[in-house]
Amino acid sequence: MASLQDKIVLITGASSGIGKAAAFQFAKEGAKLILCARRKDRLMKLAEELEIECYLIELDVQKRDDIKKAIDELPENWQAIDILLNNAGLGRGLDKLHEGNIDGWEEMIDTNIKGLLYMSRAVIPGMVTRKSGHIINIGSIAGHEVYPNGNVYCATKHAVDAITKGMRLDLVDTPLRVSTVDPGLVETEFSDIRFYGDTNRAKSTYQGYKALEPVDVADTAVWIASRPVHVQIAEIVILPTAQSSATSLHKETK
Ligand code: NDP
Ligand code: 8X3
Repeated sequence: MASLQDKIVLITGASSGIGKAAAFQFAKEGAKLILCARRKDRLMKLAEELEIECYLIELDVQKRDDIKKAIDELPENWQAIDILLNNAGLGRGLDKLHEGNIDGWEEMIDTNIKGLLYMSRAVIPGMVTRKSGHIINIGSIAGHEVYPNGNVYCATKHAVDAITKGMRLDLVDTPLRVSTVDPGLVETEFSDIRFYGDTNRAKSTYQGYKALEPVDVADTAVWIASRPVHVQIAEIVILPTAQSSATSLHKETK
């Protein structure tokens, strides 16, 4: 196992769910964290809980100029980012395509695809110059399969899969590594956001079986990052035991 001690890890979407769990798990390995999200209050609380050196960035990944500025203006001791965890993302709605909410589509495309691209475009050049770095994208089982009513969300995660593969091709002549972790159902705030605050519907997503916990995905990202530098984990699909594909979930009924 390669040490993550003092490695600088930038995590997008660190204010909740998988990103927050990743902050804890990378911190346990001695990493230094750059934590990004729109909800700065949550980041501040997280940094207090972590009790380690953190640099906080209040950032909307849909805003490319803000991303470039934030990365360009990093203090000198935070500039040499070792690991970029592109995690920020969301689903909006679960509707037939012809009945879909177009604003929700825009938000998913602007966050899950364009946000990941803007962040990568801002961070990877420094990694290439330093000849060192690891990009870990959070994709989804929805990037491998399309499920009914998942249309645009699935399209964004298929795009993440394509971008991950494109990055790996384009960086093959460098020492950089590119990986993706593609989870099935993880119990986070994801469904609250997807269903616009309909908490009952959100809760029912995770009832009748044991969903993945954010820490399960975070641990996978830490494991990927801590392989020896000659080992590049391309992708890991991680599912709850009760789930066998995007469309096959075994729920206990009472
Ligand atoms: P959460 O809703 O718990 O967390 C989402 C995170 O993304 C939050 O920290 C949020 O921060 C951040 N985020 C959303 N939009 C933006 C934005 N415009 N700019 C900056 N940050 C943003 O969900 P998860 O932890 O589940 O989701 C994390 C990733 O995992 C996503 O990419 C999701 O698609 C993926 N995923 C989730 C699965 C699941 O079942 N939960 C399964 C497979 C993949 P803030 O609102 O403070 O900006
Ligand atoms: C989020 C999990 O199955 O709702 O990527 O697409 S799922």
